[in-house]
Amino acid sequence: VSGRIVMGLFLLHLLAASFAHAERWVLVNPSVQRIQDQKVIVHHQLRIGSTLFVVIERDNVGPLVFYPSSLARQFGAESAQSDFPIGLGGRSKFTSKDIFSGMTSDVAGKAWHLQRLSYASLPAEKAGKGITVAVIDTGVDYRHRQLSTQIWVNEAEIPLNRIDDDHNGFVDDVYGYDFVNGDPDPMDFHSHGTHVAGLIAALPFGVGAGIAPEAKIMAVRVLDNNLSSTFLSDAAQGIIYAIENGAQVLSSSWRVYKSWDGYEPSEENLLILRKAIEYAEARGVIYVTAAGNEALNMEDEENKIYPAGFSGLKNMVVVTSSDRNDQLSPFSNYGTKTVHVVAPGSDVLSTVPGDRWRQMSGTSMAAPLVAGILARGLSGGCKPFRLIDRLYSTAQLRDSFSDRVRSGFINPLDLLND
Ligand SMILES: [Ca+2]
Ligand SMILES: [Ca+2]
Repeated sequence: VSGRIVMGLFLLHLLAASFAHAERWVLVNPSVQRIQDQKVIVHHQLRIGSTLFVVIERDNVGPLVFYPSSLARQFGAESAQSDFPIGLGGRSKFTSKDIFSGMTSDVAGKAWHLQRLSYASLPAEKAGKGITVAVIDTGVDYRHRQLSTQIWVNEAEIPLNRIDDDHNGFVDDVYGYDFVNGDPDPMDFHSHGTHVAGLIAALPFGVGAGIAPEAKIMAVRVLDNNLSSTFLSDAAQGIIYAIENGAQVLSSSWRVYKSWDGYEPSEENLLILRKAIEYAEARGVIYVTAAGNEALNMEDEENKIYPAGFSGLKNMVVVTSSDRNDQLSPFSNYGTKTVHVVAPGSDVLSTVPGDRWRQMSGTSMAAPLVAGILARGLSGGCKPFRLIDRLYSTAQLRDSFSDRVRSGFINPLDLLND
């Protein structure tokens, strides 16, 4: 199946989804009493700092309520926001049908990104040891031979006994959690999340390797495998889960889409996401996100996508993609304020489910490489905000994208050899 057909199917899914799915609403600081009085079934709720978000199904409030302001009044809430769908950034796709089961002679150059990032010369004592990176994505194939030893394990949780042994609010969450299905199994049935995980921490195999092979991967599933029915409030739960359970870096390669009713979210519609990333910021947790794959200038207000479009979050690193000729990938979103750094993202080799390796393209691939390099920096003892500053100050601006991004192409050798 070609990438174009996959993308077409994906769009069809989205169109179908806008009619087929019961809409959910996010109530901001509602009156709990009114929710009880009106016998509304709460899908889930999430407290972030002093803000309580309560998620309800549209069916609960009847077909006559269309306006968020009237819904907010009905429940005594500060506001009511549509729970937006989330998905992959545009054209993220497989670019190759090559499936590697081992080192063969025709794979030279397939892992070009490792050469470009000076992988073999990076300091061995800063390989990510002791650092957990949460992959907030389609799940992770935690049985993959090059990942099974690399997965974060919640040691305080006894698997499969239906008891929340560590009292963190999640039953049997051993490798992470699946916020799509609300169960503790974050297995990947898509490939995207496993590819992202491998870019960060896959054990070296043949020509492939993760950029931070001693980091651990926490698997936080927030995207469905048909990428059509996942909600922003689930992703916010995933972000909070990752922070509360010890992840120091969050890798996020997805974006918010239009609402089910077709309107574009603004920054204020996305309070739950903003608050979740601010919560990370307050705890010194780094949030790395993909710039998106629409080839658009993000400085134009109408082109903004989120989370990449949020401003003023000093823990958020927005990454766009380059190819093996050191040009911006043709799909890369850009922006001299919004997009911070460039990393390899075209035809990069990583793990996919079933013990395989494959090349994929997208800013989705560039972001986890930066997450992995930052994990290496943290493992060397650098503090998160200083590390982010150094990521920007060591990056190299090249002519081909000098007017496209804020700092430049990441330079892990200089960053890690301070
Ligand atoms: Ca637990
Ligand atoms: Ca248990």
